[in-house]
Formats: sequence, structure tokens, C-alpha cells
Amino acid sequence: MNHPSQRVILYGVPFSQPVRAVMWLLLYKRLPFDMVLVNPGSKGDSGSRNPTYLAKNPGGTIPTLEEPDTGFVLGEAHAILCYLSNKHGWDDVYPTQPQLRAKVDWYLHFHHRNLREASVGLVAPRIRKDLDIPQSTQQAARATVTNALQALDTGWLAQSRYLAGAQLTLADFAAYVEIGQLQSRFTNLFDFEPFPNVRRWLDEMQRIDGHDDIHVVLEDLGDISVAPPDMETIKNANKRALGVLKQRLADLSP
Ligand SMILES: N[C@@H](CCC(=O)N[C@@H](CS)C(=O)NCC(=O)O)C(=O)O
Repeated sequence: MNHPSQRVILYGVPFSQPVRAVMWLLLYKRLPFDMVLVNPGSKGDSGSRNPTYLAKNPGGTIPTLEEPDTGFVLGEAHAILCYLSNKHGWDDVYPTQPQLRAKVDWYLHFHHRNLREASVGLVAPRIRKDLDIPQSTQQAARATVTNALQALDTGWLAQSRYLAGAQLTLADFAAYVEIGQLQSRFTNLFDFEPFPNVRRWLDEMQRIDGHDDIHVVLEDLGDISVAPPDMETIKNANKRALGVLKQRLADLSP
């Protein structure tokens, strides 16, 4: 039995893409956890740039994972996904066969200067007007995302059902939280028409257990391609997403 005090703690907000990747894996594997709200970039009490949080994760970003029973703390979404899979023996999503595992790692490394730019250059400029992200940065990010999707479409996803082969792996969770958010059913910030293999994979990923639970926040924000959402809408979307997550976690508890 998973006593509440032994549950892992995940720090972050559901709107954060790397946080969603970890939430999704935990829900998919039905491992109960506690979520502690940490606002990205804020220096306030519950902010990722507050000294209390920086003591856990000096990089000041979400997500961070903490194991209350061992005191172990870990940052970086991909490191967290790999650690959880190693610890719990989730070999289906993180295969132990060296070459299969290396293909998952290949995507996880590739992700950072490629599909991750979707958030930095396409989504963030609409959500965080205060950051004043220059047009040139946004254009460069769109070009990077387009090239990366081309590589996925003509490479990885042309050869196999999922990114690293025939099975769903950590690579798919990590990639979908960036790519999936851009679809017309969510933010509507990218046209996937030229990428048939990516579209096929997006459809598959939407059928994976936990998808709908972790995308409540985006469903509530809706199409942001024309008008950016106001702070109240973002706050309420995160709030409802946490409520749904709480309910889902209660269902998982023995
Ligand atoms: N490479 C990191 C990226 C994490 C990241 O950039 N998180 C954003 C939210 S989506 C954040 O915490 N930003 C706040 C800040 O940089 O101050 C990971 O995958 O965990």
C-alpha cells in the first residue's frame, strides 16, 4: 500500500509541458503522487525562483520530484521519467535492451533544442506577454519546430508506430506534451497538414490512458491563436486541471 507520506511529490503546474510529461507517466503507470503547486518563474512563496524551491532545484524550473521517504530530489523532466522507470522497472516504456533504450534516449536528447522550442517560441509568446519575446525569436522557433517535425515525419514516425519503435516509450510522452498542445483542438498554433505520419501518431497518442486527464488545462484554455488568454482564464484552467487530477489520484488510491 502507498501511504500518503511515502508518495512521491511532484512540484509544478499542469500547464507546464515537462510537468505534464511526468504527470502522464505517473497516471499511465497508476502510481499515486502528491502534486505541490509551484508557479514557474515567480519569486513569490510558491514560485520556482523562490529560495526555498531553489534549494531543491537550483535551476529554478519545474518539474521537480521529491521522495519524502528517502529525501531524494530530482529535477529535469527527462531525468525524472528515466529515474521513475528505472526505479519501478517500467521496462515497457524504458526498455532495458541497450539499443532500444538508446533510441529512447536519442529522442529525449534531441527534444531539447528542437520540439521544446514549440513552447518557448510558439506558446509562451501568447501566454506570457510580459516576457516580450522578440518576433525574430518566435520565427526562429517556428522554423526549428517545422524542421524537427519534418525529421519526425520522414524519419522516426515513417519507420515505426511510435517514436522509438513499435512500443510506446518515454520518448512519446516527452514529445507529445510539446507537439500535441499545438493541435487545433487545443491552442491551434500549428498546421499539421504537411505531416501525415505525425498526424497519425498524434491520433494514437490521444488514445493513451491519462491523455485526457492531463490535458484538461489546455482544453479549458482553448484556441489561443487569435486572442491570448487573460491571467484569470489561465489561473482557472490550472485550478480545474488540479481538481481533475486530485479526483483521478483519489481513484488510484487503494
Ligand atoms: N529542461 C527542463 C525545462 C523545464 C522548464 O523550462 N520549465 C519551465 C516551465 S514549462 C519553468 O520552470 N520556467 C520557469 C523559469 O525558468 O523561471 C525540464 O525538462 O524539466
